[in-house]
Amino acid sequence: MIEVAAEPYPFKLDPERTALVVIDMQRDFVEHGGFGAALGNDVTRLQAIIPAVAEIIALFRAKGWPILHTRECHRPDLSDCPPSKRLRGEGAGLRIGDTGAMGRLLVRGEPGAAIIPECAPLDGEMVVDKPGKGMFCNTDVEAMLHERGITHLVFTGVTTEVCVQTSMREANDRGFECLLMTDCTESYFAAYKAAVISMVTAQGGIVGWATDLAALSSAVK
Ligand code: C5J
Repeated sequence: MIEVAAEPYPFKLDPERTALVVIDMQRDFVEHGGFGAALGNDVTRLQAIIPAVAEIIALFRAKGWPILHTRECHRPDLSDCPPSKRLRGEGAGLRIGDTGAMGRLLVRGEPGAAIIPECAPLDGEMVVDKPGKGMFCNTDVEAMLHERGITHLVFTGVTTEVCVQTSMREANDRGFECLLMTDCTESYFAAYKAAVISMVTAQGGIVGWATDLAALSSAVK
């Protein structure tokens, strides 16, 4: 076991059983003209973490440890997008499936649904299209992780309080040991990111642990 300095106390990482999870580093959330921007958000906040996410991906690749990339997106006929999701956000502008500057918003295969080049998956890495905010909802993620013997998950990506937090909570409930990388995740709202870090680590790590890239890098080198 490798001990990583973390909150609320050191995280014990099993190098044989740990995967990096990179949530939704897609053009639709990170770039101007995508879904996040259509909701009125400042996407530059998310762009700031791109170098750190690229660095942790490189670290896991160097170690030969598995990486799971997710993309929040729907089938072109939107049959996997419940009306409650599609119609949410009255007056917020474009909706899921509408055509924006990078094609149809959050639709599989459209330019906006692609992972940004700096974080793009390599052949052999796990890539999952998820129709929900959480990565276990209507996906094969749980089976894929169990098949590989993975028990420990290191969470990165966007947005902290939506898809990252939901996925981490789902994972925690399924028995995975979860570590949130505070400088490799970001929200459109600084206060929400801070709140997530406090919430998941409170009460003795009720959802998991939190650390930063410097602490993880020095522990695993
Ligand atoms: C959102 C996500 N914010 N990936 N999705 O709708 O967090």
